[in-house]
Amino acid sequence: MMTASTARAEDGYDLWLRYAPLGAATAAETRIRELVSPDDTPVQTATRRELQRGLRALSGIAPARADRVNRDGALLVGTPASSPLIAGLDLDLEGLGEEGYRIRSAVVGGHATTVVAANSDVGALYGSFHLLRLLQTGQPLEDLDIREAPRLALRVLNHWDDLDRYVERGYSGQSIWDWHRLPGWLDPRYTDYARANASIGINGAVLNNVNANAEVLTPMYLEKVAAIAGVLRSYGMKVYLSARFSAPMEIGGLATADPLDAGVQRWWRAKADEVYALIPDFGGFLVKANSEGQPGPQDYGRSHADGANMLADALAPHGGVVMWRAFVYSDEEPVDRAKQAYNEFVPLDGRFRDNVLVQVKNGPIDFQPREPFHPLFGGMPKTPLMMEFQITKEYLGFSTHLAYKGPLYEEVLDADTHVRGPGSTVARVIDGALDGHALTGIAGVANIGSDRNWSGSHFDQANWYAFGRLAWNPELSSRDIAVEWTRMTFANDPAVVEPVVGMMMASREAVVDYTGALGLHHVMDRGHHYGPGPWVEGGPRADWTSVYFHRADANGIGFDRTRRGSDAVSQYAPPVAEIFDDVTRTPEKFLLWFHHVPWGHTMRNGRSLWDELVLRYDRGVNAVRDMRATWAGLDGRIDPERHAQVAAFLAIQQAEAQWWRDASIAYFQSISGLPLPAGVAPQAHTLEHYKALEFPHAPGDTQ
Ligand code: BDP
Repeated sequence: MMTASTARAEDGYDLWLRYAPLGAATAAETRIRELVSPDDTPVQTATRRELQRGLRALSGIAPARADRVNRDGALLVGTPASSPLIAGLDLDLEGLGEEGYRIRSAVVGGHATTVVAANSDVGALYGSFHLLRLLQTGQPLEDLDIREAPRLALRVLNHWDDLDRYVERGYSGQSIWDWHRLPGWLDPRYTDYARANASIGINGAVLNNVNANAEVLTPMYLEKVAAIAGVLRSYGMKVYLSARFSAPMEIGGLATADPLDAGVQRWWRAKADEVYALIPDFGGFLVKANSEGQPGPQDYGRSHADGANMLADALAPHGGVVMWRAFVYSDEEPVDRAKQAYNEFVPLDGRFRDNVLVQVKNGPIDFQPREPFHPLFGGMPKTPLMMEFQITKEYLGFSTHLAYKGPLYEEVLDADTHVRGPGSTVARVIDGALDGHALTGIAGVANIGSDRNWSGSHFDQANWYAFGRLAWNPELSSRDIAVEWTRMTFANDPAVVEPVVGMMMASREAVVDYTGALGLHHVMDRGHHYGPGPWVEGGPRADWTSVYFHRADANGIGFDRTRRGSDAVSQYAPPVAEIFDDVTRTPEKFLLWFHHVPWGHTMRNGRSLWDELVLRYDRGVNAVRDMRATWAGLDGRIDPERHAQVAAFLAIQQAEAQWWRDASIAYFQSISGLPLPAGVAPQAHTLEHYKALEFPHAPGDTQ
């Protein structure tokens, strides 16, 4: 007879919460025989259900429920307030805050017990997920003494989801928010979404696109938002909304959205009151203003601070925050686009209200496969800065390319801004340690959609997972996270873990290599951003073209951002600026980001830049071929359904890596006029062939 679990196809729906049965031996050692956990609040109920579900599935036997510890192998969960037994243990819970927890092996009532204790229900929920993770990854449950608290306060997903369920830069189906059927129908997916987020400590979600539709703030939609909030609340998540700055005009009938206008201020205050009457724990607003055509305070001659503060004042009485995005570049300013956010925001440092965070993308351009860290990190010490990472892979091959972004996130978080001497890492800027901010946060542009496997591909689930784990602790290692994820998602078998983690850790660098290494950026095709387009030129503005960014000509290639060029280097602290300004000291991974160099420029390995660039394209394609071979070798060790899809996607990736490589070489060779290095195969088609390709229905494009 087929059991429920073997009958269920491994279609990826269960994410890293598969709770695949542990082997008999392991199960016996780690078996939890009894569960003592309170069940009086929604969060407590969610916690108990998750533990019952996980423990039963992992060990094959449901633990007995009890009010006190009766036997060895008990699990005791709660807070001093919710559990007299926990209160009686007198554990030191100081410093754990509202979301931290302890997991301890203890003797309770004479019995060997595992204790998950916290100051709040949500802390106990997070601790319970941690315990389940220990079991899932085959860790022993003996002598535990774990203390965890999140380093960042706001750990939120940003959904770029429109109200018609289209997802901007989304490659995994439609929006999971089924607005039309809300609030009457609460898709069970919302609960599973919240479970997955809580399991990695994500505590908030901005439900709608930063290119916002004001309608989400109308009573009809707020009721729907409240329904979603009701589901997420039981898992410690708050909802936030992207607010369109001109909403007072569009849905409020006002003649202006000027933030200094008393009527506009009143309108937003009333709107905030209305929102909080429906959703008492509403998180706040995310705003994209005066960027890429969005309305904003500058339309009225006001500053970003004026706009943010007006909204902050409306939210403050309710405890809400404003997350004001720094992804701005002016419509007219003819300076290097990489400099614009810094130029606009640094003068405003110290002028924002206490409940405003400025949300900064990881790099100064736009989520490229590799960028140096954004110079705003460290540049605005008086303002809490939130990190914005992209989880969806707009520039890293959509959902079909295997690209684990953990190393990208890690590279940025570990980058040293040097603003307060060595060790002033980006992680320490955003976690508030460097400048003493208590309000801290990180956002990830979600890759979640209606696809059965949530993220469009099985491996893209790892990017959601890694974002959450790094949001909890930005100093975790991306490799450790990959190991954890692989064990839970595929298997604990080292014959699976080692090769899969090897693939993951090499994957992002492969994308960098086959799309354009050595600091090249913004070389994708126009609009949809699918595939190569280093030839893109013309159109509405220069800084939406590739030629603006790579500046290749017969003599050389690269964007001169040194003091002799656009001087973007001077936005970094002096020790960093010195390095980026000096072509001999700039890390080669950023060479063409900061320098325009001749094609014959000698690289550190002695090759010419041209030869090295071409060889990097080949290296990228070869890395994908290696990933395919590794994956093929895992046939039989991974369930057939997931194995087949990953294999098919890797085949797509290999073909597309080759396309990127061939098209890019064809183009750059037409500029450099140089021969390919010895032994390198010529591209398959002419440059004209690649230029003529069109993809009118590529997913995720701006609508
Ligand atoms: C770019 C996307 C665009 C977004 C914009 C943003 O191409 O769709 O609206 O960033 O972050 O990455 O506002």
